[in-house]
Amino acid sequence: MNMAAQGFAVVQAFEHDVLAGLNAAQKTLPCKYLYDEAGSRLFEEICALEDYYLTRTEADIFARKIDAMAQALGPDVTLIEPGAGNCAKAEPLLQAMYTPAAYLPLDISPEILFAARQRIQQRMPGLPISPAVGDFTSPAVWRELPETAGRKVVFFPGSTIGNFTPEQARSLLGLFADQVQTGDGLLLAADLVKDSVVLERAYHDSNHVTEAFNKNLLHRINRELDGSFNIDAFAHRAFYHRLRRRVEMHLVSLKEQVVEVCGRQFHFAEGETIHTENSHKYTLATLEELLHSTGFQPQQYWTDHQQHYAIYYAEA
Ligand code: AVI
Repeated sequence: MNMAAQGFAVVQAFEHDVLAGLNAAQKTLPCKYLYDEAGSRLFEEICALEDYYLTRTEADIFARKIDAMAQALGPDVTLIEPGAGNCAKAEPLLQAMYTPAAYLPLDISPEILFAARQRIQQRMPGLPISPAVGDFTSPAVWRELPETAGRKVVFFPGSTIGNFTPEQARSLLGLFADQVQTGDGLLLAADLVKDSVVLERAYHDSNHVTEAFNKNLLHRINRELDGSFNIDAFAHRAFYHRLRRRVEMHLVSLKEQVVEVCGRQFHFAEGETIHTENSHKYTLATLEELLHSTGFQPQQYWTDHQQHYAIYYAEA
């Protein structure tokens, strides 16, 4: 598919998903649409917030344990990273690894991916890097990756696994398992269950950046799908659902109102919400269960001193 056709297909999928989501009994919008250009910038701001402990906790574990991780992964490994973005997490890992064989990053954004390849290539000139552009949840993009000899390790940091429901997480790790052979690896990061005050502060930060990130989805619908959302008539809500072990993000209608999108009308009762994101939290036991259920045997894990966050190395 050429670039123009690809762009058209992306807009069509967005329109389809938004209309279907707003028609559902519990209005919902897929969280992947939070990341347009403005949303990605806001997410970067979130990662630097004091209240959002996830990024710095993960960075701290990597900084302290990168050599142990490189040793667990072993020599001559091809590192595959779904959702690699600017590849900033893979770079220090590749540098710590013993003679990495190749790096295969996958991402939806070609600009960020190709800029990252150039940067890493300059610093590690001997390393073969083959990026693939597309949605890593679709098997099609994995077929674009070149065949490589030797062991492979799938690298999935950032606790992105939390944005999938447990069923979706199982099928995603199942897709990863389909790409590897017995003895190949998976390095997976996940946010852990903890005090609900800490969790809720991370998603309802005092700088209101997460609020702007959530509401940016309405701006995007207004701009790209001819929407009529009055942003001020919606509030950001994020809460920890103890039973489902997840933080849910919603946009709450502050009054009864009708909103138009693509020429269709959607009625909102006062207090009705659009569910925009789930961020599932794991225990070490539920994470190990997830790994086992998809054919990966946990080998080793690293965590912070408060056990807020964990990075697992598992083998198929
Ligand atoms: C990308 N993902 C792991 C973030 C999370 O914590 O679930 C997305 C996010 N949503 C609000 N704040 C951050």
